[in-house]
Amino acid sequence: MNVNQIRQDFPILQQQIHGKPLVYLDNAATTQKPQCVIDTVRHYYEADNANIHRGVHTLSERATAAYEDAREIIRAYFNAASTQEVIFTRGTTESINLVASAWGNANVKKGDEILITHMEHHSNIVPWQMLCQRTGASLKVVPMNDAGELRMDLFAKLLSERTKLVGVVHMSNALGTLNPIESIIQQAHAVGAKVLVDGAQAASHVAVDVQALDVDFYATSAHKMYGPTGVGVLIGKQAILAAMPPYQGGGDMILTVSFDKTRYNALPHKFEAGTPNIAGVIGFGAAIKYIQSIGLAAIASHEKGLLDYASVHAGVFDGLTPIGTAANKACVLSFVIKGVHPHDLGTILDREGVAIRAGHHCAMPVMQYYKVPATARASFAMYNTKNEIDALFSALAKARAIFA
Ligand code: C6P
Repeated sequence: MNVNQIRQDFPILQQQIHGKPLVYLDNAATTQKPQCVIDTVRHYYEADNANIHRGVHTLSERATAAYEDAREIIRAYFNAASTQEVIFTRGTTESINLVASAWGNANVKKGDEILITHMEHHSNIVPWQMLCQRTGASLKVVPMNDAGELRMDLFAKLLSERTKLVGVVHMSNALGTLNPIESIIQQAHAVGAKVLVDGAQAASHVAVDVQALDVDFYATSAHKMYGPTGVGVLIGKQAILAAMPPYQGGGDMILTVSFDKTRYNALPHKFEAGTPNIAGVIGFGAAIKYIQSIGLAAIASHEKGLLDYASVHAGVFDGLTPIGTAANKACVLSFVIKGVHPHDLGTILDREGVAIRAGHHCAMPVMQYYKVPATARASFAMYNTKNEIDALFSALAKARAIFA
């Protein structure tokens, strides 16, 4: 993998911030976009823009074909059994809300349990809390240990025939932990529970085969996979999706409408009410093709090299405490530095051209576990280099000196 060549594909990386080369280490928040994705979106608006599934004219046919081609690209990437299982949404958040509303309202009742984990993003907590409030079900939480790993012994104890759904993050955005989702899915299925995996962070770093995993629902966002914002996907098993009521009503999700009765459209359209983010979906397809052109295995091995290198630096940096030291983790270095608030770190690093995220990362229970208000987080992508990690640590040394 030629990182210098890959960097040339990302126009945004070629700039300076405060007179220093941009070092973009906020990839868990959103990744940058390669020229081919930008060009694809631009070409759609310049040459093919039309509404889909409706028009008989050439532009509408072209737009529909490009939109449905993207669905097939995404189906193949996740090895879903059919394009009927690939529902486009606004992103991971909407995908999870879709399941919590449409599946949850139909299948969860008082006395049932939803089991999530201590390291979930708010997107995989709040929709389940809302479902529990509506139905009288209860929310149970799998604890984690100090390394930021799930307590699988306690997971097994918390699972029961009352568990209707297990919601688990594939890769934690706050800690980097990669969770043993294969084993979680097997154990959950053994008690008859469905499993929703939040793949917002994982899907651009590790291969995901939804059939091999036998996962019921897998949710992710295009913008963390080198694609546009405002678009994502929910992959669900066909039989489960077919039995679910719609999430939203409107155009495209119907076959016929009268004031007496509406007949719903077939999958996947039943869950795509209204004009979707057509340009975004087409750009998402281009982003997946770009990842495939580099190769996920090569990307993962490069990123592992970056994480190992950064972890060695972190281990010898005076005053730095890493947050999240799981044996199996990827791409995220979350930490606090004694005497420096993470937000101050973020601001000082920006003056050095280094972009990181500081905050609770929409994972407040993780912050509560470690008794910190926030962490600083550097997160890596395929275009990052060891030189950039050196730049991160020299900027951190400056920040530490200012506050000493
Ligand atoms: N995490 C971060 O900086 P959306 O916003 O719907 O694309 O993704 C939500 C989401 C869900 N689950 C996980 C594990 C995530 O990391 C995110 C988004 C960003 O960590 C923004 S808070």
